[in-house]
Amino acid sequence: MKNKKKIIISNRLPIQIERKKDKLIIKPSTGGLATGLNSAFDSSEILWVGWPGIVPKDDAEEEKITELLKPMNLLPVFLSKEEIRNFYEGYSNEVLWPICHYQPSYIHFDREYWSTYVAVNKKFCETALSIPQSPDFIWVQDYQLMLLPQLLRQENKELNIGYFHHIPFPSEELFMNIPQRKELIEGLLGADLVGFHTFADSQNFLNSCKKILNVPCGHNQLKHKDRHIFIESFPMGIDYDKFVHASSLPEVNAIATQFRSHFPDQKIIISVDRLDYSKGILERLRAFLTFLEKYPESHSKVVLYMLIVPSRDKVSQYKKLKDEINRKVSEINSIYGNLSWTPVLYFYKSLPFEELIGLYLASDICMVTSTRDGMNLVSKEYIASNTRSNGVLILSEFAGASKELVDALIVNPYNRTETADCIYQALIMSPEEIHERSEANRQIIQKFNVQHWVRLFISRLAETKAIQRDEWARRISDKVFSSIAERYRKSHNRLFFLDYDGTLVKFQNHAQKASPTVLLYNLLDSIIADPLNTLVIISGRAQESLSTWFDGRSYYLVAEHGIWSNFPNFNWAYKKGLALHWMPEVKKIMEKLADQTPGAYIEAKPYSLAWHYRKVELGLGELKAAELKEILNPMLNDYGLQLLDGNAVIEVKNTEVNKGKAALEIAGHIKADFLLAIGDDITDEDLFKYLPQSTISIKVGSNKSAAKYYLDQQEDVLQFLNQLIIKQ
Ligand code: GDG
Repeated sequence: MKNKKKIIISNRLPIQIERKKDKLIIKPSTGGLATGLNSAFDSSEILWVGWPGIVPKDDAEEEKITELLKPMNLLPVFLSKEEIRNFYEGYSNEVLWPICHYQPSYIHFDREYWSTYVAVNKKFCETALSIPQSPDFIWVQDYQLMLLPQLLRQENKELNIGYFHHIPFPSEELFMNIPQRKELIEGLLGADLVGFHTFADSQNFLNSCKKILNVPCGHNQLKHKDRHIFIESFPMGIDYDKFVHASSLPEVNAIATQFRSHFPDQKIIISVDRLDYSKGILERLRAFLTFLEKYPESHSKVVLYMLIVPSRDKVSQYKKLKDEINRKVSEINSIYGNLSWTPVLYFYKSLPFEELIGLYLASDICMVTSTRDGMNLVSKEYIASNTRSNGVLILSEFAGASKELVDALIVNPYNRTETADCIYQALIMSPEEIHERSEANRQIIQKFNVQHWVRLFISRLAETKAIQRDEWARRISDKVFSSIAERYRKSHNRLFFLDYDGTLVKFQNHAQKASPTVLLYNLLDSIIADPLNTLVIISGRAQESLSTWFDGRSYYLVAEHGIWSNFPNFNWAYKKGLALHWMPEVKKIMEKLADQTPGAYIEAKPYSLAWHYRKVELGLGELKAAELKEILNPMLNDYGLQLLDGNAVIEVKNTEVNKGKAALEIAGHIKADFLLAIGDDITDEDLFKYLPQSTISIKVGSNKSAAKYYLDQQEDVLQFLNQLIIKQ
């Protein structure tokens, strides 16, 4: 297994194994993922880890299977019948599948399910890590293996891990119902890049992270256990060329012609799904019934041909669904069918690939009515196969594909009348319109094919790793600390600029509660105990707060981002000539929004106004802050104001003041040979930018910053300062 550097881990290996009279027959099954991977990499570089789909009779057979799979670069994870029952059928398909498909009432939970899910994920982890070499990357696939990224990470911090979720990710309200929600989220956050089919799914996941872990999140990333993890959408495509090629084959066209000949006077509506409640099969039948009721002129002129691939028949919900489908089909056919016309033809089987393409090619309409679907590849395959672009796609708005194939007839499958009308619209659509819509969809499917999908995901994974490395390089490691300490030791005139909230003290829900602790006073006093040191506390706070806490000590203080300062003689003075006429109007706007937002409050400082939303419900605060910014933005230029988008605060003040200008003025007088600036907020960026290049600038938190270095959290600042002054 040498040189196998790109590891794919999925629940199932891309093969079918059959046992025929003690002989094992292995057939490769090239799904989209395998095709995409083979086009992006040399196949000998890829190693696939997964369940081979068979329970070996004994150890000897297990060994035999392992040996047979080795030349195919496949590494099997063997599961017992009980593990398959509890891990796959149980936790994966009776808990995660229904919750991710918005069907919480279908959840069935047994005690053994979770412990087996954990144990099997561990089994996959052990197998993947049994490979002696460290891989380029490990790409984990799908919801059966949600714990695996974190398990792999625990074993090796350096790994480059991607995860792709092939099914929808539910809204956080729903996801919160899972008892093991925290473990699952943390499991996925072992990855460096977590991918979903749609933007909405990625946002749902981020919202769950925010709620469950209480961490701040960006639009596409969050920080967890020292790593920035990217959460993005990568809509999966199909092997476009394969479908186009297949539809040009004479044997496929012969199948299509023969299939058509069974319905000389009818238009054919095709549907292809695995048996699953998420595919909206019953909803489709109900809509078709409504269509027949509403449009009697279509009787005998259309057939619905449903191909349903057997799936998960051991799960009780699926058995029930099959019975219901049978009943519904019989009902429709008995009401409307006659000797020469059966409205619904229903087949519970799987067809060879060529036959499937033949069906796609022969059908006038393809109907996809999923009530939830991660992507739905059938919709893309139908368009790709119909190279003459003469087929209509009816596509559920709840399938991920509907976000890309916007030129399909998009329906809400729960709305029977709307869906019935859509069927009618498809039947009477002009060939020109059919062609136009189909071509527009084809362009998307052709470009965003599965090869593109694999390349995009893998290159983004590499980028993610590069961003993380960059970030780690800026972090104050032991080595970086030693060099700072060395500079400190050798210097003779040192100037410290320290921000207050979020830097010297933790954020508090109410600003007035964040008073200095005895420990902090001691630390600051020790800094200035050295006659070579000058200390400036530079804050956005009102002068009164800083005055109450620090007057009488030999620290210089800068308040309201530079409006007030006690430099150079410890007497407070404010920047003269600042205009204040804007204040009543801005205050009124802020008050209006605070009245609409429980928890929001205004801090009115003599020369600036701050709208705080730290205590507002998560999400609502950000929304209202955005609204406030939108209202204030057009006024800023006219009044000569700036808006600072801080940590749960929006602050408005005069453009003439900022921390950078204030600090530079002080630095100009002190002429220090050791300049240190530490801050956590957006307003500290001015500090980092204005001070000279030689300044040791440190950001608290690793978000994008002009600072040279960063420390992870507020507590680290105190430790850093303590060490710096004690080390002398
Ligand atoms: C999951 C997500 C997401 C079906 N019948 C036959 C046959 N098929 C093939 C189709 C298609 C595949 O099965 C079904 O793919 P879907 O995407 O439609 O649905 P799921 O199986 O539920 O897949 C889904 C997908 O993962 C990928 O991320 O899109 O949302 O639920 O390729 O062609 N193939 C053959 N004979 C059949 O009778 N040969």
